Amino acid sequence: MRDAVLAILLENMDRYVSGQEMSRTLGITRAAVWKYIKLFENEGYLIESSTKKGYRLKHVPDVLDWVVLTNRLNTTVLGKNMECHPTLASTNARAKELALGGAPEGTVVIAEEQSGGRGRLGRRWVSPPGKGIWMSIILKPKLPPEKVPRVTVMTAVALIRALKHAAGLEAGIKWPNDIICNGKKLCGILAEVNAEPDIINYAIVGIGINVNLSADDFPEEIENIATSIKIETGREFSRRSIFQAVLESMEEIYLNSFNDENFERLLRDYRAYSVILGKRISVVGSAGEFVGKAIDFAEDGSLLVQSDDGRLEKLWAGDVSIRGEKGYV
Ligand code: BT5
Repeated sequence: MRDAVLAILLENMDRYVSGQEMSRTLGITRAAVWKYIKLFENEGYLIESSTKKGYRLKHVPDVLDWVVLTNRLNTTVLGKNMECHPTLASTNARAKELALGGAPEGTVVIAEEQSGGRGRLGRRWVSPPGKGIWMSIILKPKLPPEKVPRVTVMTAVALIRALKHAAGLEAGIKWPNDIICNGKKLCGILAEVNAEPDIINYAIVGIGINVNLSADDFPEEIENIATSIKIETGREFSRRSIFQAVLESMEEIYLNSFNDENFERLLRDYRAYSVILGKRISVVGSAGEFVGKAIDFAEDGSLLVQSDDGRLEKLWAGDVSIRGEKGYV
């Protein structure tokens, strides 16, 4: 019932809704409506009350509540099923449990805070409470497993578009999964897949976006390589607006240009947003380190690098890390 009352207020944001109308629609007493209004005020919602006109929602706090996140969300698949948690070890781990239990495609798991947020190759993802978007999306692409790097390509392009649309930020992609702004990391993507030899059962797309983090929210070891939307723009954003822009731009690509026919076009955008193409980079893998020039991205998601001794190397995201020759990018 709480969610139903909140949904009516959100639908009528900035307009009065009468207590009587709400009580009639929901089949509860006007006193019960009033109790919910008080509850929302305690949670940080700003609601004007008028004995004649009823209630008017004026401000929504920056909370990860599914009613708020899905209100006016313009998608048909992504986010139609959602779990919001105050804290989780990792949203990817929770999404995996849900996927194994048969959760539908498009299910989103989001948390205010992660105690064990993960990056690639066993690395840690810093996920403090209340300021970021730490989420995972379950996808069931009808693709053979070798095409799974496409999921990261799609997500990276979607993030670039969403950041531009919702925050006016010009960001770039550092292969395979970093979103970069002014040489620092703004978002990370962690795609994990469960597949049979010829079909993907599900893919979990983990996305971390530093929205309202300040410089001192980052631990020392990453303070020189990490940034946030707030640091880059000088202002705070509602996580809801960023969340919705990301889901909408991801769904647009997923439904329209994810197939073989259109993938080359998507890859063209990925290349255009790349911050490493044509640049000298340092590649670190289990076989050691070498320096070379980033030449191109292939359809299979690999990166082609011409090493200084002339060899053409094909790199896979799961095996190596790269950085700029002189710094992070
Ligand atoms: C990534 O790994 O960039 C993937 C990050 C994915 C995080 C999301 S959050 C929701 C979902 N649930 C999870 O458990 N994970 C996903 P990688 O390329 O390995 O980069 C990790 C490196 O980024 C670390 O070693 C740090 O250097 C740096 N880093 C860690 N936390 C960061 C942060 N909040 N902002 C920027 N850089 C960070």
